[in-house]
Amino acid sequence: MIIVFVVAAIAVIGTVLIALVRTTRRPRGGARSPYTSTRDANDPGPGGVGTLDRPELAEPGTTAPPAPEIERPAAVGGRLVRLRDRLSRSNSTLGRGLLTLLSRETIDEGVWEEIEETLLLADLGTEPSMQLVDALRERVRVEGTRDPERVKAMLREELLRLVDPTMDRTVKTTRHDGRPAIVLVVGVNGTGKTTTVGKLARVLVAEDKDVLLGAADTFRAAAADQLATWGQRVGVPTVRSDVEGADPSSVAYDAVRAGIEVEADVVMIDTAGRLQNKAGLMDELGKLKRTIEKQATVDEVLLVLDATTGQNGMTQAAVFAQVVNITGIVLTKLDGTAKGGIVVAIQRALGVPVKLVGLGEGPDDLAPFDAGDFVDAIID
Ligand SMILES: Nc1nc2c(ncn2[C@@H]2O[C@H](COP(=O)(O)OP(=O)(O)O)[C@@H](O)[C@H]2O)c(=O)[nH]1
Ligand SMILES: [Mg+2]
Repeated sequence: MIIVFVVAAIAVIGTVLIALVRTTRRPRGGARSPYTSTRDANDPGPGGVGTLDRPELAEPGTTAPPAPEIERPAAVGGRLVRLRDRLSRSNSTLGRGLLTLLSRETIDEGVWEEIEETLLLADLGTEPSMQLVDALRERVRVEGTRDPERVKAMLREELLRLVDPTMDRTVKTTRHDGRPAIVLVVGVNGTGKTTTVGKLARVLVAEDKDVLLGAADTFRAAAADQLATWGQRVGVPTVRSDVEGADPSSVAYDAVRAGIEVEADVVMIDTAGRLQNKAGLMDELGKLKRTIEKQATVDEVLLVLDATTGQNGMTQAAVFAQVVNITGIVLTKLDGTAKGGIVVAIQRALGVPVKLVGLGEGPDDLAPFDAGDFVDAIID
């Protein structure tokens, strides 16, 4: 009888201990945490390439590197003020130029031409620049006003109209139909894709979402390392291949599969962008998307463009738009240029909103794009 009791007691204590261990491996998000995968870290998956970069799952006895301290990124709200300031600094030349011109004693033909020139220099594009000048000119004539404050208000309204505050700029990162949201990030090399995925992962972690990254830029091993490092800093797993030149589609497939298994909220797939081989890129991206769609829907295709590249960026955008259905634009390096007008030009060309802007190399230098803030940054 006593023996039966002891056995029963041990069984109960054992169960409680196991439960405790399980709970401590879920730092947040309960059952939806990516830390509670049942998948073997060494399982290569159907594509035979994807491995999960999760130091906490290293086998006992092996010398895994010490787990890096996980950062807890600040909530988005707090950093926006700082970024707004940076945006207005980079666009101040444009704004000041326009206001100086508009506050002239007489606004003659020459002044209107100069205004158009200024807008063109900011990469606003020919048609929008002409449209803005025509609209402003007409209003100044009709109202017969010279009041700088009034003219400034009109300029603000016309700019805002061009930037279009009605566009839906939310990034789709919510689980649906029992599956994670899938975000595919595309763009030419060097535009800031990997950095953007890393920064966005931080934002999502700050919002308490379970994120999983897929390193489908398999061209260089360093690319996957770069992504995994971003992930490690905020405790987000990265599915990657250890084979250089592995099939990007296989990695994407494995990442999505892992995301489904661990019930992640979002899977973000970083890709390569070797535009020199346009046909190859098209094939690769098309295949990648179709592969993902065997298991889930691609909810967001973000095209990353470097704001400093101007017209070149527009050409790149056109190429990508032929291959994938772009749902949003991330405009990076806005901190280093006064060519913010590219926002308008690119939205017009693609019919797709700018959703995020990169304003520096720091981990928190990514902001949601807000039309009103953007225009204020130009003219305030
Ligand atoms: N100044 C600035 N640099 C950026 C921004 N975004 C990315 N970069 C830098 O651009 C370089 C290329 O970025 P990376 O993410 O590797 O580009 P990828 O090849 O498209 O993945 C890196 O040195 C980044 O730090 C940004 O918003 N502002
Ligand atoms: Mg990259």
